[in-house]
Amino acid sequence: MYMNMLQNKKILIFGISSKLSIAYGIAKAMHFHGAKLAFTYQNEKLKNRVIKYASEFDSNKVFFCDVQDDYSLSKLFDDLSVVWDKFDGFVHSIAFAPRDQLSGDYIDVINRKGFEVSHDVSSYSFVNLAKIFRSILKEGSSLLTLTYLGSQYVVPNYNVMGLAKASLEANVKYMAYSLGKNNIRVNAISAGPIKTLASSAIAGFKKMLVFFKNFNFLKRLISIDEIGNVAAFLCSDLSSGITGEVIHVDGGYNVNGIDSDVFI
Ligand code: 0WD
Repeated sequence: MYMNMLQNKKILIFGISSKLSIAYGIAKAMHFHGAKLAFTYQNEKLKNRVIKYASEFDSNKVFFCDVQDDYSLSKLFDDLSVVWDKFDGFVHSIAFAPRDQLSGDYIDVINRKGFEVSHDVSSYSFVNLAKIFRSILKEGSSLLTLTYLGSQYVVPNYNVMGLAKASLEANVKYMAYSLGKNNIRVNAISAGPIKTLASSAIAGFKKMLVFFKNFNFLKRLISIDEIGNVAAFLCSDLSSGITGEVIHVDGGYNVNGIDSDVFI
């Protein structure tokens, strides 16, 4: 029974770009739990890689999608609705800010373009996908996004991405309100820091990992498989009462008030 938590669920996954991607860990867990998966890739460079990952998860459903490109979004809707007349949810594991925004003094480095693109790709795209797919999402569907504690607390160099994540978390609540009447749930996982292509764009990320490891209750890093398991739960009917929520998968980091080393 454990392995079939997502049996008969069709889920679309956005944001695999490598085997380190959180979306890869999510796909792995969802496949293990019996989901049928479809995937998107952001650009031609990633196409063959995503096709290969999809085949590992018994899927041949791979579509181009750049969330800033409206033509690609409407084509995605057309192509997906041919193979799936209805489906059970999607995972939005996408974020972007120009590299110059993710290093240095917040006020010095922020600019309008950086603000706009980070909010567009990292927050607006989530609700836009819900808007596009609402008509073919089944009752009981679950939508999921990935966020980070830099939305609530200041994290050096995270800068404008902290604002974009705060917007994304508010988006989760308003979307949950809007889609509740269709019995569609919307949640976020707030993940501890994990080394991926996106996170390595943040200046000083390696130091953040060391600090994280020492400051969380489990005294270790979090894996993409651990994020994947929670994602599978949140997209399954086992979590049918949970919506509008941000679930932390961070070893308790977000509730730790003082470093235990202080008492040694
Ligand atoms: O420490 C971390 N890695 C954490 C990540 C901690 C907490 C949260 N997160 C979040 C990220 O902010 C993001 O929302 O998890 C999500 C997934 O991030 P990831 O797995 O760390 O990063 P990565 O493997 O790089 O995937 C993000 C992908 C992009 O990959 P690249 O490598 O190009 O940055 O987002 C996709 C892209 O494939 N992406 C887009 N997809 C469609 N249209 C777009 C776009 N315009 N821009 C980026």
